[in-house]
Amino acid sequence: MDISAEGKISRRSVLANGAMIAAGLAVAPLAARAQSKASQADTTRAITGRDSLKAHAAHHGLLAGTAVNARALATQPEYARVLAEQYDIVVAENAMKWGPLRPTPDTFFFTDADALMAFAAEHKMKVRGHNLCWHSQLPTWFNSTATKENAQHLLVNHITTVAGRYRGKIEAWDVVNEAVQVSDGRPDGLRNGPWMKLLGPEYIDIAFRTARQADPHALLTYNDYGVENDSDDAGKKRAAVLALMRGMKARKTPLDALGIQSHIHAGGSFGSGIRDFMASARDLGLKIFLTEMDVNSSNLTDNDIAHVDQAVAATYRDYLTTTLAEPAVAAMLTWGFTDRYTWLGGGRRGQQPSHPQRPLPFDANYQPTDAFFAIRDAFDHRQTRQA
Ligand code: 9MR
Repeated sequence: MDISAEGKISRRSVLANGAMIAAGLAVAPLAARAQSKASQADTTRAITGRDSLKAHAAHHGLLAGTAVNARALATQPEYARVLAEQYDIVVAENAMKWGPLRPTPDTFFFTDADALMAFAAEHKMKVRGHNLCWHSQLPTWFNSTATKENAQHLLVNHITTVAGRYRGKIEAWDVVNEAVQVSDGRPDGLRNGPWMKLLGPEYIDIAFRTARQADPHALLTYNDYGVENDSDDAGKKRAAVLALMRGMKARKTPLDALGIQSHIHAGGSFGSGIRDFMASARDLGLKIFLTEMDVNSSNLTDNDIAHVDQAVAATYRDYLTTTLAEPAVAAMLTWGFTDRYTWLGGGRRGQQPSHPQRPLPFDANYQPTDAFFAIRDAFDHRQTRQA
């Protein structure tokens, strides 16, 4: 990015930045990188080998993971190094979604997804698949091509092809993502998205049954957000997700796991709502994955980086202390690991455009932040409640 003597960002750099964002690379502004040097990054404590996140997680029966940005993996050696050093489970942030995988109705683009699978195999990492059916990030041709008549064939063919290609190599598939949206007003709480409009609520069972056939080894997962905190809205969403999962179990739809995305906000409160929700999922025989954790600090008005990092870390600690106490939790993944590449990159803290968010365990220079140590401590102090 170009910054003029007056500190203004040039149009050319804004366009270049836009192109990189369009390519899936969120770019931390220079200001962020400069600031992070003066931040609380702790370079004195050992963080590799037996001090890594994955080593500490393993002591407590957990996998430690992250979403992976395909372009960063392909082009940034430092990114790949930290990834291999810290994590034992990965998920493609975008590369296995319909949009990137399906340039046309008749073709598949597997290059980025295959590259992640190869990296994971080389480093003996497990892989989560994300995702096989979602209302969002559908290819541009979808709206004009999908009809009530061909939708089931499209869905089944996609899942058979994609889950079949990686059969036996995926720990867990997010088969259906974000199917609940209480505010859409349906009595069952299900989202009135494209698949619902085309196929009715049966699309969920169709997706899971097809996934089981395509890859009998993968844990088939329902994944959603907005169920974490103590708000009324989260409570309603938890109830709708549970009703969905109970219905699936009653119909013998193959469902093995619940994914709780865990995109949370600094200072949120996480109590009996999420605890009881997880216990109910366990009662259904499900494993639980924390699938996409990060801590959004847009609500903080304090611009002191040390304070922001402490608040973000405190929220990681608080949330993980509550959720990791649930014995069904098998893995904790963050949605990216470096603030250099985060979907919250365009977001801001407070009202300050020059203060980007710091939601992840490594800053934009790959230095561990307070969040790294909060996560590692939460692994260390995991004490599971009685199952
Ligand atoms: O981080 C992802 C971002 O790069 C994409 O533009 C966006 C739209 O597809 O999806 C983001 O990831 C989402 C994930 O797939 C599902 N849960 C919410 C995540 C953050 O929006």
